[in-house]
Amino acid sequence: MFDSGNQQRLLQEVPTSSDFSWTLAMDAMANHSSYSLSFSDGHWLLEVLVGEKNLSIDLGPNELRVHRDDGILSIALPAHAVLAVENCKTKLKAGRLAVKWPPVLENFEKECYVLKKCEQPLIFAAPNFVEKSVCVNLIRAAKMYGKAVPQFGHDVKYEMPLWPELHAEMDSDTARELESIYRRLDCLCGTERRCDEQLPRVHFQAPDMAKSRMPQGLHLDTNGAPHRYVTALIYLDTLPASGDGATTFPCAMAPEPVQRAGRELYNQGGQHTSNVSDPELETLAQELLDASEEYCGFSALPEQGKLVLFFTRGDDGAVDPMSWHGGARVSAAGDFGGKWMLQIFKTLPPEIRSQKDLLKRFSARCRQPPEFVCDKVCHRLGTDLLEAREKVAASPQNFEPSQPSLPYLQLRMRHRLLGPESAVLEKWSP
Ligand SMILES: O=C(O)CCC(=O)C(=O)O
Repeated sequence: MFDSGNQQRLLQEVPTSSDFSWTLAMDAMANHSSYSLSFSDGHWLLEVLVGEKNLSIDLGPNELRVHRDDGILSIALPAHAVLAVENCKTKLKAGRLAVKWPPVLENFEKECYVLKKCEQPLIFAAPNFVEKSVCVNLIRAAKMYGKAVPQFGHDVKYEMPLWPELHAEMDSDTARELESIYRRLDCLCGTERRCDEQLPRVHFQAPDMAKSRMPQGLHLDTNGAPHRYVTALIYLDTLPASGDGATTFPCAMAPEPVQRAGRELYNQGGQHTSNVSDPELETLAQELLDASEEYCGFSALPEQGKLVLFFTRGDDGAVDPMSWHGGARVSAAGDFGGKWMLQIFKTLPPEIRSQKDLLKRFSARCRQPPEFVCDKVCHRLGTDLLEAREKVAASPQNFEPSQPSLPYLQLRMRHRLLGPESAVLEKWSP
């Protein structure tokens, strides 16, 4: 519906005021109610189809209200997208309202850099996303509270609760830590957890003497789970340099023949290199495995607390055939006997799956993670480690004082991460 490329051309400038109750009057016409919230070019952008009737707008840090003759459209903003009322621009044209503001990055105790590592597949890494002591506690909690699902050899996957604070036995500190990790990932990935999603799991992989580097093969994350769009891996322990155990993406930034093998294997129905029968597909699968053997592409080494976030779908919403990946052989153990990793797979909301346009918009939006503060952690974006180190060095040691909160008139404080792709649309209230 909204073409962000044409945004500047489509929308004319209208005045913005820091006064909560400023009003904007316009001509009347259409009657739709729909909005979307996205993050691009370092700004939040809230786009609302307001129609062309007389209207006025109230802006507050957590909510925007559009008043029309026939009712009020009230849009609650998620807690991590606080509206910078004194610093926002508002534009209106052809019944579309655009409100743009920079992220409010204040009142935090810790900074975390989310670094883009590769464009296709889209991979981010965030060193120290989780504190080391929390990682150690999660290994303990997986053994204590997780449902163990034995795998090949000594490997185990422990299913963890999706809503840890509702878990009857989990101690409250662990539940709070796990909940905070999930919540921060929800913000980064652009969607809240849903009950229909696969349970998060802590994966333990024991050292083995496998000859090949990729003993479990390579796969796309839509293999057997067609609605996944992004995967988060958090390594809970560091393996020694000789241990490998890297999450390996052979097509990432790889020579064209390797990328072609990834593309063709997917186009011909392959989703797992260990599960192809056709000899032609076997050749393509072997090309990907050979590339991984030669350390082609991008490999994320297990480092305690590091997050790796990768997108299985592209801007068009379709499966990205460059996202083939797998876990490399674990050759040596760290302090906890092998490779430990928290895995979270996020899936497309059911209501958008059959609607190509919404799916595309959803995917494109989620692939642009925001900068935000959640649970006192400030998440900033970067493109490489050096840049991030410079930024950390330049950032103030003392935390910035939080801005005084703005007066607010009986506004509901609902926390939502989504735009209209979720089909959760606000209705015009009478
Ligand atoms: O072991 C890894 O690093 C990746 C694991 C993985 O891709 C999976 O379990 O789906």
